[in-house]
Amino acid sequence: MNRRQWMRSAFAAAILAGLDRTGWLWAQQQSTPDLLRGGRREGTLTFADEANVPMEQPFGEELDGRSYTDLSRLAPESVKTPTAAFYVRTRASGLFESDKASTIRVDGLVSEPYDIRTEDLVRQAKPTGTHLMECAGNARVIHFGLMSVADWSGVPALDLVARRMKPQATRVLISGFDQYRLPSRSSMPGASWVFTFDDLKSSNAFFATAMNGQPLPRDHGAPVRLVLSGWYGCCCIKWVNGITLVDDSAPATSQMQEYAARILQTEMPLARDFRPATIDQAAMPVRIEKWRFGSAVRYYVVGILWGGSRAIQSLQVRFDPSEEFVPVNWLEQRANDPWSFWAHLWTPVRTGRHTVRLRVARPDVVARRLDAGYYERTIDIPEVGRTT
Ligand SMILES: Nc1nc2c(c(=O)[nH]1)N[C@H]1C(S)=C(S)[C@@H](COP(=O)(O)O)O[C@H]1N2
Ligand SMILES: [Mo]
Repeated sequence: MNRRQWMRSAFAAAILAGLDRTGWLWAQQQSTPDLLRGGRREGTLTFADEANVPMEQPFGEELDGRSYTDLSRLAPESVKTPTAAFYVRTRASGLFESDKASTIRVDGLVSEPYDIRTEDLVRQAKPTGTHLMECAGNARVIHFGLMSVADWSGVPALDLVARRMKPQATRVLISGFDQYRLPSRSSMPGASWVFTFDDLKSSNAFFATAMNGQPLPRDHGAPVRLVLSGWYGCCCIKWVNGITLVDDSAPATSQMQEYAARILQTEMPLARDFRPATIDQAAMPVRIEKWRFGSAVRYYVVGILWGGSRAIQSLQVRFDPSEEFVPVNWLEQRANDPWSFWAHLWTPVRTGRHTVRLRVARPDVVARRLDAGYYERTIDIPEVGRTT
C-alpha cells in the first residue's frame, strides 16, 4: 500500500466509524488525504534519548524476561499487535508446568472450596473483543514498548467468581503461579490483585484462554489469564491458579504495593484503600516522517491516544516548551480501548532538538501521566526548508 492509499483507507475507516452504531468519531479540521497531497516521503526519523534495546524479540528469563512492541509500525488500518510482537513483562517460570495447571482453586468466603477446570474455560470461551494492555512500568527509554493490542477470547470473570459465595464476601483476590528459579533484579515475585465485583463488572474483566485466535502462549499466561479493559497490565494476572473470596479487611498484595510505589507513591495496607488501577487518557507520537513538498520540508507526525473513559474531542500538540499548544490536524478517536490515531503535519522553523508533548484541553478529563510529561518524546530535526 502506498502513502496515498494508506491515507485514503484511514479516511474511509474514519467515515465508517462515524456511521457505526457504537463507534464515535471526532475528526478535527482537515481530512487526512489533504495533509500529504503533493508531498514525497524521504524517510523516518528515530526518537532521541531512547535506548538501543531489542524490539519484538523475547530476552531474559522469568521475572526479568521482556519483549517490547515496536509502536513505530502502527497504522490506523492495523490496530492489532501480532501475538509474536505483543509485549511480555515476566516470562513463564521455569518451574511452571502448564500441562499440570489443569485447575483454578476457588476458596475463602465460599460455602465450600471447589476447583474450576481450565479445559472447561477453554471450551466455554467466546470472543471478548479487542483490548489494549499497558504495563505501568512502560517508559521512554524502551520506546514505550510495554504496550500492545490483541483480540481476546475468554469467559466473563464475574460469572465465575460469584458462585457459591458467602454474603460477607465483598472482594475477590485473583492469583497466578509465581514461583521462580531465579531471583529478580528488578521486581518482586507475586502477581495477585484484589478487586471489587464492581471493578470486574465495569472493566468487563474476563479470564482469557486465547489471543488473536490462537491458544494463549506460555509467556502470556497459558492456560488462563485475567484481562481487564482500561486497567494497567499489572492487574492482568497470568497463569491464574487461585480465586479467593475476601471481605473489606483484605490486605493489599505485594503486586499492588509495587504498583502503588510506581503510580501513587504512597503505601497503603489494605486493598480497599486503592483506587482502581485504570489508565488515564494518554497520547504520544509513534512515528515522525520527513516529507518534501516542492522546496518545503515538513514532518509528518503520527501518534496514538489511549486510556481514559470518554471522547476527548480535542487533542493538542506542542514541539517545544516555549511554544503554544495547537490542535492536531487529524484525530480519529473511536473508543478509549484500544488505541486510536492522530496525525499532524509539522513545519519546524529551526533544526536541532525538539520535545513533542500532547495535551487534552479539557478540565474534565484526567490525564496525570500525560500532563506530567511522562509520554514526551524528543526528536532531532535534521533539516528545515522554505515554506511556500
Ligand atoms: N502471574 C503473573 N501475572 C502477571 C505478571 C507476573 O509477574 N506474574 N506481571 C503482570 C504485569 S506487571 C503485566 S504488565 C502483564 C503483562 O502481560 P504480558 O506479558 O502478557 O504482556 O502481566 C501481569 N501478570
Ligand atoms: Mo506491568
